[in-house]
Formats: sequence, C-alpha cells, structure tokens
Amino acid sequence: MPGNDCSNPMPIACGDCFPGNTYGYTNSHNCGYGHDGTDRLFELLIPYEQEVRIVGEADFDADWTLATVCDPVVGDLFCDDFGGIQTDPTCSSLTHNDYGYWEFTQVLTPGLYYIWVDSWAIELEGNFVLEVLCIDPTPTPTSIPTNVPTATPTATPTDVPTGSPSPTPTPTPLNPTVPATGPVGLLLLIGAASMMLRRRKRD
Ligand SMILES: [Ca+2]
Ligand SMILES: [Ca+2]
Ligand SMILES: [Ca+2]
Repeated sequence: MPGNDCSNPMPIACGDCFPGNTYGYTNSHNCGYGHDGTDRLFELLIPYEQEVRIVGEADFDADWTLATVCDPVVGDLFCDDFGGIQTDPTCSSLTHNDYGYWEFTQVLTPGLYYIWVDSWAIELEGNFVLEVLCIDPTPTPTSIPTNVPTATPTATPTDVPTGSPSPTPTPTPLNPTVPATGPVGLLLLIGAASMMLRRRKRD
C-alpha cells in the first residue's frame, strides 16, 4: 500500500494540497506520544533552504510527525497529538477533530523529510488533508555602498576648425571726413569761433 511505511513513502512537494484517508493502513510508526493507531507516510523533498509551512487537519484524532529520517520511532522535528494554529488547508472541506490538526512552520535545510499522518488510538481511522507551502528565502539585500563618486564625464573634444582663421575686420571710422579732434581740439575750435564772433562785433 503506497505510503504505509518506510518501504514506500508517498511523495509530497511544496505547493501540494493532498486529501486522503487512513483506511486500510497499518500501524508502522510511533514516535512516543499518541501515535498508537494506523498511519500514513509522506516523503517531502526540500531542494534548497526555504521556510516550510505544513498544514494538516483530519476528521479523526490524528497525530503528526515530522522527521529527518524514516524510522518507526523517530519524530525529531515534530511528534505530537496536535499543534500550531488550526488552519484549514486550502483544498480541505473537512470538519476537523479538536485533536486532529497541525500547523508547523520552520526553515528547513535541503534534504528529505518524512511526514506521518498518524492516529491517537489503534481503532482510529479517517479522512485528512495535508498541505505543504514553501516560501523562498528573502534575498539578503546587497549593501549599497555610500558615497560612490559619480564618474566625471570626460570632456568630449570639440571639432577644431582646420581652416585659416578669418581676418580680424578693421574697424571702420565713424566719420572719416571729420578729423579726430578729441576734447582738446574741440575746445580750441570753440575758442577760435568765439574770437571770430568778437572781432565781427568790433567791426
Ligand atoms: Ca502509528
Ligand atoms: Ca502505516
Ligand atoms: Ca491527535
């Protein structure tokens, strides 16, 4: 019978939501607390380190085991009657037994893990749902170096004209017919003109 004991565990993977039952299974495992009844075994492969959340519920008094080895008595990560915060698996429509649920979250290193859906007493069987959710580790943010000097843009050389420079234009005199007088010359002209006027008055 697939998943009855360590000779034939049933694979379950991250993201799986598995509805099943324990009818017809035998008692192959008891890690020490409850676990006296029939049980069903799943094998979970964790390919790389991630946070794994396992949610289970059953309509009978199911007990739960998570172990790093497949063994009739080992439940080194979890071995209990029920545990965690009761949560409905996403694919479940069961009404859970008050002692038949399990919620477990832990970061697991890569490897094979074994989940037993067990039962409290030998005569207990029933329906269960087991769901495995895995969350990839948050990437560690690479430290952003502060004060990174901004690269100074290299000056793009402008095109230097190769032709001969244009000749500097000769400034054109404003009024070439009038000789440059300057302030002194202007005073002399005024003086000469006034003298002529005076002479004319005398004549
Ligand atoms: Ca058992
Ligand atoms: Ca079994
Ligand atoms: Ca239980």
